[in-house]
Amino acid sequence: MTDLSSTPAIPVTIHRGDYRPPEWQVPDIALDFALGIDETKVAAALSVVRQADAPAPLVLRGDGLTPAAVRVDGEVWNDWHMDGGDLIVDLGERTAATVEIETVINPAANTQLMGLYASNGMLCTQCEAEGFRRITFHPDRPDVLSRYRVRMEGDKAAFPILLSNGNCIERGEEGSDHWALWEDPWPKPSYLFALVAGDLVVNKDSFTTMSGRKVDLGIWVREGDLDRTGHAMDALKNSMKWDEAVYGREYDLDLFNIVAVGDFNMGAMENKGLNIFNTRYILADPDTATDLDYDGVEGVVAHEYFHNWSGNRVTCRDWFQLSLKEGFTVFRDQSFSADMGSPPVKRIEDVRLLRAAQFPEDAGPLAHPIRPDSFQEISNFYTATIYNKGAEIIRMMATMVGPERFRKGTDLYFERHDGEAATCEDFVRAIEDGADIDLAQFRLWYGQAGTPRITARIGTDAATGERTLHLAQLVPPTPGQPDKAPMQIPLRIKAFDLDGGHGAEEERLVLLDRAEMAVPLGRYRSRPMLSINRGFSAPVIVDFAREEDELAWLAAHDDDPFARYEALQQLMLDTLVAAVSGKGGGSGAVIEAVAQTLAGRTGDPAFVAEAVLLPSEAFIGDQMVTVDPDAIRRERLALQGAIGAALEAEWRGVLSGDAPAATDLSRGAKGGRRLRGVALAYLAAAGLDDAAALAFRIFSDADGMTERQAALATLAHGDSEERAHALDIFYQRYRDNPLVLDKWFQVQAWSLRPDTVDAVKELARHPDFTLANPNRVRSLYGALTGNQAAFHRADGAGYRLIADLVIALDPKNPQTAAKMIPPLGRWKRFDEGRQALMRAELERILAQRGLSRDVTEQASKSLA
Ligand code: 0A1
Ligand code: ZN
Repeated sequence: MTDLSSTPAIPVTIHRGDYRPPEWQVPDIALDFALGIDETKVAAALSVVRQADAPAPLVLRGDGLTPAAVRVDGEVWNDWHMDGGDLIVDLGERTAATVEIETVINPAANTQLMGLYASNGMLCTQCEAEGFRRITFHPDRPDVLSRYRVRMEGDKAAFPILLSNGNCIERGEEGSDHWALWEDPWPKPSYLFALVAGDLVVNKDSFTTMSGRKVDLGIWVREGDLDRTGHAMDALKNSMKWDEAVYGREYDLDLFNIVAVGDFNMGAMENKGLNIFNTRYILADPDTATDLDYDGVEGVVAHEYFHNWSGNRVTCRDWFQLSLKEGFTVFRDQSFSADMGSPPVKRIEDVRLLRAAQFPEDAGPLAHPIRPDSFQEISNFYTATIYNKGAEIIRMMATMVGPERFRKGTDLYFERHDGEAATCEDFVRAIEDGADIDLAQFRLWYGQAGTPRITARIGTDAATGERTLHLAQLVPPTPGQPDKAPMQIPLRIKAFDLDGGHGAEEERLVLLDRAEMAVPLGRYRSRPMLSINRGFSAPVIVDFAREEDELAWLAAHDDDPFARYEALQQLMLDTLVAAVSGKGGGSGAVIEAVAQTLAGRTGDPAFVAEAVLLPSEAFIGDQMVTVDPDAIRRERLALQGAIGAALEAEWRGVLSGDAPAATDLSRGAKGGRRLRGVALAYLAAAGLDDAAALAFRIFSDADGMTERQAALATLAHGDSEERAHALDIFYQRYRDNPLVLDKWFQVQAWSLRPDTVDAVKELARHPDFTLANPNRVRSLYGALTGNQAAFHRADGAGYRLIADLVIALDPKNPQTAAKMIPPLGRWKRFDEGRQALMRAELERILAQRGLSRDVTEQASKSLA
C-alpha cells in the first residue's frame, strides 16, 4: 500500500502545454497544528469537490510525508495508495467529500527551509512554490484556491506568539499550552499559506485605507531588534498609500503582519496577510545598515505588499505563469521606489542589475523565456529573467500606451480576474482591451528568450541633407530556440542638432517591429547626435558606433539623465575594451568627461556617483568575444587609478568637510554619502600614499554603516596595516549581529587582492561561518562568484571552491546550492583552459550520488 520512495533519480520535465484544469477543487480547508520544534502534528480536513465530469482519483501531493491516518466523511478510509511521495485517494463515484489526513513533521530537521521549519527556536513556514506538500498532503497547485481555518496549539513559553493568515478569531489557554484560531476569508492557493510561532515582539501601527477602513499593522521581530523596524513600517505605510493612489488598489483585511526570520532562502514572501521576510529586508538602523540596505528594505516591503493584488487577489494558474505576478510586481516596486527617491538613479540601478544578472542568463545555457515552456524544478525559475526581464516587458507596454491607458488596462485586469488564477495571456488581453492597443506581435516577448541586439546607423542623403536612422534587430538563438521572429521593440530616441539647422528636436517613440527599418530623421546640416533607447525603453543591446566626442557631448548635454549616464558608461566601456584588447588609446576623454560630470555634482550627487562609476569587470567581459578576467582587472584598475590621480583634487574636494549625519536619510544626504564612497575608491586606486590612512580615518570617524562599510571595502582591497586593524575592529564590534557579520565576510570575498580565493577558503572555516544560514552562504560564496578575476583564477581554485560548496550544501539546502551553479555555466565565454576546468567541476557535481532535482537540472543544463 505504501511506497515512500522520494525524488526520482532522473528528474521529470514538466511542460506548459500539458496543463489540465484540476479535477478536484478544495473550497475549504481546516488545519490543526500541535506545535513542537522537533515534532509537529498536522491534522488537515479538506473539503473536496469534483470538477471532472467522470470519477477521478484525488491526487494529493506530498514530499517526505507519511499519512498517519486517512478518513473520508468521518470514516476510516483504505482506498488510497502512494505514488512516489504523493497520496492518491480513490473516492469512487463521489462528487464531494471531506478528506481528513494526519501527518507528523520535524521542523528542526528541515534544513531545506521549505515547508514548516525551525529558525532560532521559532517555527515558520515557506510554501512557495511547492513547500505546502511538506506540511500536509494537498493538490498544492496554484489554481486550487481554498478558504483556510487554522488552529494551532503549543507551549506558551516556547511559542508565546501564534500567527497565521487572515484574522485571529479565537484564542485560549490549556495548562502550559495555549492556542489560537485564525481564519482567512479570502480563498488562496496553498503557496500563500503561512504560520509563525515563536517568542517575538511587535512594532504596531495602523493605516486608514482610502475608503476609511482602519488596518492594524504589525512587524514582528526578536527581542532586541524592535528599534530597527521603523524604516520597514514607514515603507509599508507608504506602499499602501501609493498602491491606492497609483493603481487604485486598497488593502482587503483588517490586519497586516510581517515577521522577520534570520534563516530564509530568498528575500521575502507575500503570504496573505502574513508576509515572512528575511531579516535583511526588515531590520535597519543607521549604525548597522547602509543607505543601499535601507533602499532594499523599502523596495522589498513594497514588493511583498504589492503582491496582495498582483499575486494574491489575482494569482497564477500554474508556475509557468510566474512572471505574471513577479514581473508585474517588480515593475510596481520599481515605480514605487522611483517615486520615493530619484527616478533616474533608480532606473540606472535597475538597468545595472538587469545587465549584471539577466543579460548573462539570457546569453547562456540556462536562458529561458519569461514564460518558460518546461522545467524540472520550479525553484530554479525564480530568476532574473522571470523577475527583472518580466518587469521590463510590463514597462514596455506602459511606455507604449502611456500612464492613463496603462491604468485602464491594469484596472480591467484586476476587475476581470479578481479571485482567479490567471495567465500571462490574460494580462496581455486586459491591457489590449483596457488600453486599446494591439499586442499581437508584442506577445513574442513572452515566448522568445535571448536579448535582442539592435544595430543602428545614420545615413545621409548628400543632395538633400536628409538623415535616416537605419535599424536592424537580431534575436540570438537560445537553447531550444534556434530561430526567432522579429519582435516589437519600443525605442525612445532623440537626434540632437548641434548647429541649429534642424530646429527644435523632439523625442519620439520608434516601434521597431521588423528585422530592418529606416526611420527618417529630417534635415540636419551636420551629423545629428543620436540619443537612443533613452531611459532604457527596451531591454536590448544597441550596437551603434559613436566617436569619443559624440559620447562626451551626450554625457554632458543629453536632457535625459539616463542617456547621459549611458553615454559616459559607453565611453568608459569603449576605452576599457580597447585597452584590454591591446588597442588602448588613452584615458584622456574619460577623465575629461568624469571631470565634467563631477563639476555638476551639486545637482544630484547620487546620479553623479552612479555616472562616474566604471562599468563592472563582468560587464566589460560581456562586451568581449572571449573574456580575459586578468586583463580586465588590470586595465580597469589602471583606468580607475588614472582617473583617481588626474582628478585627485576633485575627489579630495568631495571628501572634504563632514559626511552628512548618518541619521539623515534625505535624498541629498544619501547621494552625498554615495559620492564620498566613490571618491574614496578612486583615491585608493590611484595608490596615493595617504589613501589607507584616509580610508581608516573615515572608517573610524564614521557615524553610520554607509561610510563605515565603504571605507572597510576600500581597505579590504589593499594590504595595508590598516586593513587588518579595521577588519578586526569591525568583527569585534559586530560579531553578535548576523546581518553585519555577513558584511564582514562579504567585503573580504569582494576583495581585489590576488589571494582572495584562499581567503574565502579560510573564512569558510571561521567559527562564525555556517552552511545552515543562506545569508551567510551568499555573503561569502555569492560574493566570490561576483568577483570575476578571483572566481576565474586561472588555476581553477575558484571553480573548485564553488563546486565543493554545491556538493556540501546540496544535501542540506538544495535550493540555495542550485543558485551557485549558473556562474560555472558561463564556461563558453572563457578561454579553453578555463572552459575545461569549469566543465570538469560541473561534471564532478553531477557525478555525486543522490543529488537533488534542483542541482541536477542546473548542472546538467549548464553543461549542454
Ligand atoms: N514570491 C516571493 C519569492 C519567493 C519565492 C520562493 C521562496 O521560497 C523559498 C521564497 C520567496 C517574492 O517574489 O518575493
Ligand atoms: Zn515577488
